[in-house]
Amino acid sequence: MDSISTLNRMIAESSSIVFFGGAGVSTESGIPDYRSVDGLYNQKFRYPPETMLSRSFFDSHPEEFFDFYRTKMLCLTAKPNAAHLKLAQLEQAGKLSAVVTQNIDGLHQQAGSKTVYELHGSVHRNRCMRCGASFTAEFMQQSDGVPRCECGGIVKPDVVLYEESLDGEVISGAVSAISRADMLIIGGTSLAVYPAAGFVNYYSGSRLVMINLEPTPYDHNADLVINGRIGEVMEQVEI
Ligand code: CNA
Repeated sequence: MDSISTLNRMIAESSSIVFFGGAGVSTESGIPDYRSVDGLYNQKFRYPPETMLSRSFFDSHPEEFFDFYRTKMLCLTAKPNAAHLKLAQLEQAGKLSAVVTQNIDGLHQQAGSKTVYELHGSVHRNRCMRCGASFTAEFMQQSDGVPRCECGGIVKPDVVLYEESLDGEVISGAVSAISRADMLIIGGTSLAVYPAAGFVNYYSGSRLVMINLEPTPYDHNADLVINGRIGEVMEQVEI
């Protein structure tokens, strides 16, 4: 049996699928990931991306942080691709219980997914650090320099920077969904960023599928490994 038929058989046998994904889910929507050859980590910046995306850098060099953030992290014209759309359809069909994502781009919700645990936050939520007022991603995109609220406070995106911790409620929702899943599809992630990558260990079932362009350190745990583009693979899923 070829791997797409095996994937379809596993999906047909499951009723509580969880999808765990990363930046590779959105590359087919035109958003670069971190670790691919043309990803952000292989481009040249004045500081390494890990530095520019850290909380201490945000606090000490806010202008450079927002310059990087606006040009490299905000991509508001991107549209959901076949992977996002198929996952939303699987949820609507009652087959998929949750999407757990490391992405901050909001494309799963744009595709129609309802239960989405955003481990690293979202570019679509932005708050004044002084008065707590909310701002849109479009406001962040259009602002110059350091975005400021009317009260004078800095507006910070609700994305989890290096040195910051993950939201407790999001963690418990994600872990609980993964623990109860009867199938776990992991896709488009290098599984290199912790603690997020460790959450897949809460899955204890026998339908663990890895869909990634290249091998990952977790492949040996998988019941099915598909090396390919996730949009192209998910497009072939039958509901
Ligand atoms: P990563 O470390 O960049 O890994 C991406 C993985 O996806 C790599 O193993 C690629 O081979 C693979 N990949 C790339 N394109 C495809 C494709 N079309 N089909 C299948 N596999 C593909 O990214 P991770 O998500 O693992 O790392 C976690 C970081 C990246 C999180 O903190 C994210 O917030 C962050 N990030 C998010 C976005 C976004 O929101 N779209 C973009 C860039 C980085």
